[in-house]
Amino acid sequence: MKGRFITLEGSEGAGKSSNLLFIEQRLRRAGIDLICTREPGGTELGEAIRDLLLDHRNASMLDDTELLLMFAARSQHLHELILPALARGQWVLCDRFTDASYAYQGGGRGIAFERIAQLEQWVQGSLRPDMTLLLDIAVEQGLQRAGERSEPDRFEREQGGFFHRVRQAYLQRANAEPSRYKIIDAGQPLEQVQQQLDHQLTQILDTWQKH
Ligand code: Z5A
Repeated sequence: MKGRFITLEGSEGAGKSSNLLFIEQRLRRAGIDLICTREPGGTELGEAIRDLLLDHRNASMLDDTELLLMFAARSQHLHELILPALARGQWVLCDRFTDASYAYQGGGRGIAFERIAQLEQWVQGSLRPDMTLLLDIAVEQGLQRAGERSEPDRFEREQGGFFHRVRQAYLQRANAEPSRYKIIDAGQPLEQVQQQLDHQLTQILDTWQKH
């Protein structure tokens, strides 16, 4: 099979970190050679940009600056890591990608989707994820889970309305592209979330193996 590009998305408290290793191990058990990476970040330069983006002391950051930094990190990530891996036939499992820019900078901050689409085209050309797993959770439940963590970063300091808009943008995109997006009910206990993930991954591996 050729290299595939899988992304994991979700709003606050959805449990991405809790499920990433499970997904990685499920794919490796199927004999897949893959790399696991994240956005913003994934490269030395990208991780430095991530620090700028998450640092709560950068409260004066403009929305456009935030969006451009996301795509600056993504450009580096694509050319240094993702595209070479796919070209070698490896799979790439990425914790967040451009759907997060539509959800957070588009839905959350209110930047026009058309403007984000222009950057997407510029930075990625025709590259899009082959599959996106969306961990979906009610905003209040997600915030309650996330609240139990350590000091909040710049995004985690946002108010409920922001996260409602983020979730709506994710769901809107998922509904517009059901063949790429797999929505997982992340409000359930971890074991059941992972059963859903396993089911989706089994299905997609079967489908891809036939093509
Ligand atoms: N961002 C952006 O704005 N634009 C972009 O283009 C990109 C990113 C690429 C950092 O992302 C920020 O970057 C992010 C969006 C922005 N901001 N926010 N918020 P990140 O992905 O690195 O950060 P994160 O969203 O905080 O992800 P995370 O660390 O994976 O958190 P999580 O999804 O909330 O997952 P968790 O830490 O695994 O779970 C939270 C808690 O819930 C934890 O205590 C778990 O033990 C618990 N948990 C998890 N699952 C369950 C279940 N099923 N039952 C009960 N409890 C559970």
